[in-house]
Amino acid sequence: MRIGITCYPTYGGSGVVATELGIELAQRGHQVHFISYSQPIRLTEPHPNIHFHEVEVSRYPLFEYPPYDLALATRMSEVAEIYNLDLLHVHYAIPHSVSAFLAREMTAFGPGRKRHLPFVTTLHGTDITLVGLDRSYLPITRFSIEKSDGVTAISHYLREKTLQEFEVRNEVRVIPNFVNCDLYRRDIHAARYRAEWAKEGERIVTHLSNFRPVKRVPDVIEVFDRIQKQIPAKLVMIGDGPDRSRAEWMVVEKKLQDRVLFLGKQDEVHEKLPAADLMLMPSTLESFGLAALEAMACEVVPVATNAGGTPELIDHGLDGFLTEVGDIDAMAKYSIEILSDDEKLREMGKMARFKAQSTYCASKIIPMYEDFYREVLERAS
Ligand code: GMT
Repeated sequence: MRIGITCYPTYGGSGVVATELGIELAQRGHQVHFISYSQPIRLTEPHPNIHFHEVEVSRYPLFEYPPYDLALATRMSEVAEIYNLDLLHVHYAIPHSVSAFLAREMTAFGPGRKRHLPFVTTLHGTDITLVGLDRSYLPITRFSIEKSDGVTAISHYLREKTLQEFEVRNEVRVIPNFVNCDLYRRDIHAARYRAEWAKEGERIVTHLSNFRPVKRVPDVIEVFDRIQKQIPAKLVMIGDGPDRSRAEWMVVEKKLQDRVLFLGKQDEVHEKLPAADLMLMPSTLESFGLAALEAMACEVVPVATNAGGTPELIDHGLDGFLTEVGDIDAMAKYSIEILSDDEKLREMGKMARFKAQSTYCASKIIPMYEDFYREVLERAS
């Protein structure tokens, strides 16, 4: 198939999923065309089946708000015509599905070869739970979801939320997020960064996010403070965003500077995660929790919150822990318990890897997307 993929090319779960999907599809012989304002950050290796088309937005002085959505729609329809795309797959509803809708209309009624160019919209979470529920975005988000030729959601939670809050009438297929289990694994890189970050006998706790308020980064520092009072440990913070400086100040106030490392945004996350023993994910809400899945594939035990789609991923007490949002004491208690028991820690890490491998491996999930594309194409023909 010839597939056009659009996503936010920056750090963030939806862009990561879209990029990894494109890479996997290319490896399976499909032609993949990324269409976005810059090259997705996880697209590091060239591949003969992967092509990138940059969307240029003209900066005419009259445009206080340059119309990216329109430039994207134009580029989508051009790329579709020139490269004879079978379909478009957009990640994150706003504004990508609106642009895809316009591209489809242009392809059907514009000056070029007229045909139906189907588009699939994948919902990732904040496009529904936060942005879409802003009254100013709700009608157009609902419209573009309903106009999609196919809609997928990354968890059952998000599917239900979309059906309830948006009252959309079309089918929303759940295709969960995935991880490349060959890349994300413990044995390759664990020792290298472990030696760099911690002394012999110290545990490594990690957190990976975009440091937005929904991630509750201050909770990470509070929980780690309690952990390090009981167990020799280091905290490795991966990512960047609005709450980073607040977290850095908390570290100074608690005199934890020699225990906490802020790495900032990292490209090769799969090389760093395997060095950790435990991941803290105290988010108010995760529609899926991709960072936890990536950790689990590396045998890193997740301690997360019982919110959104995360309980679909983690079985409490078996392959990770779930607590109520904001229950710092419970998070610290579970963390201390598991970090104190070497055998249980390794056993739970193995269970986490087993879950990632048996349910969320790319090799299991990518065929679901391929089947869905075929269904959409069949319906559209
Ligand atoms: O969590 C964020 O702030 C980023 C957001 C995104 O769109 O990049 O993440 C969402 O999509 C991820 C990939 O599908 C999911 O793993 C995250 O759980 C989801 N975030 C939320 O629902 C808050």
